[in-house]
Amino acid sequence: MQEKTITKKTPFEQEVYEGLTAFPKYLSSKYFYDAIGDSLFQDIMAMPEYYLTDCEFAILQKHKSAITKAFSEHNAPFSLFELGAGDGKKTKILLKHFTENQIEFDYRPIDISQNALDQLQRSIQHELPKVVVNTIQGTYFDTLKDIAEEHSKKKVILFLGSNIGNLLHPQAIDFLRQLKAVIHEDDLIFMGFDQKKNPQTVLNAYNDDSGITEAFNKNVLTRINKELDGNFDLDNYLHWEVYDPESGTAKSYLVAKQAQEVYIKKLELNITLDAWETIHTEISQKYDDKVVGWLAKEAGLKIHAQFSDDRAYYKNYIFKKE
Ligand code: AVJ
Repeated sequence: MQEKTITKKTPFEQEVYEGLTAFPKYLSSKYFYDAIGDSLFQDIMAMPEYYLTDCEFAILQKHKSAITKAFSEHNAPFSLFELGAGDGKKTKILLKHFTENQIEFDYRPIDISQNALDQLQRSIQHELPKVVVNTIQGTYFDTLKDIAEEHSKKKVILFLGSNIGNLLHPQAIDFLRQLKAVIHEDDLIFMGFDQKKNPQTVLNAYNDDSGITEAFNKNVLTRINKELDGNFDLDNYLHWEVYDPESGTAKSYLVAKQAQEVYIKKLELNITLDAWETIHTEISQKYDDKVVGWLAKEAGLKIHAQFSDDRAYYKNYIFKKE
C-alpha cells in the first residue's frame, strides 16, 4: 500500500499562500510578532514619533481615579481581564491605584505568549504583591470562552494600545460583538482608540528615519524566510506608509524595487513580483467619536464614558451593553 502523508497547513502557511497568490498581494500584520517582532515593537513604543503609548500612559495616569470609580461602581468586586497584556506597563498604573484604594478585584491577563505572562506575573508579584493574578494563555479567540465562563463576578475587559486599529471596520464590529456576547449588563469594556489628528503626525509615527518600523514591517518576510524556507531578499523592498485623513486609515506596504522571483520551499510556491508591485501588510486605523459610537452601536454596545489626553491624540472609551 502506498503511504501518503497529508500535512495540514498551519494558519501562517495558509495565510501566506493566500496572500501572496492574491492580486493585489497582502500579508497579515499579526505575523509581525515573533521574539524579534516583539522586541522591535518595544523599540517602536520607545520612539519619539510613536505617540500612542505615551498618550495612553498619560490618560491612565491622569484619569486613574475616575476610571477606578467607573470600574468599582456600587463597590462590586470585579475580575479585570486584559486581552494582549504584554508587559503590563500601562495596566500597572491602574493595579497600583486599585490596591492603594482597597478596591476588590483580581487580574486575569491574557496573552498568546506564556513567556510574557510568566514575566508579567513575576513582576506584579514583586511590585504589587497584594494583587491576585491568574494568567490565561491563548489567542483572543480561544480565551473568550474563559471570559464567558465567569458568571459570579462583575467583569471588566481591557483592550489597550489601539490594537483594534489593525482591524477593518467590519472585523472590528465582529470583534466587539464577540466581546459583547461574553459580558453581562453591569460589565464593562475599556478600550484604547488612536484618534484622527494632523495627518503628518500620524504618518511620522509609522515612518521613522531610524528604520525601526521598516524592520518591523519586513519581519513578516524574515519569518517566511526562516519558518517556511523562503528566499525574499529584504533589501529589494521599500517600506511605504500612506495615511488617508478622510477614512483615517494608515496603511503599510512593502514595495518591490525591481522585478523578482521568490520561492517558498515549504509551500512549494513560486511567486513573481513586477517592479514596484506592492505587498500590503498592515492597517492602523484612526478614529473619532462618531466612528467609535457607530462601531459600538453596530455591535450592540454603547459608550458609557471616555477619557482623553490633553492634546486629544488618543482616547480610552468605556463600553457597556446597550
Ligand atoms: C500594536 C497595532 C497598535 O498599528 O500602531 C506600530 C502596530 N505598526 N508601528 C499600530 C504598529 C507599526 C501598532 N499596534
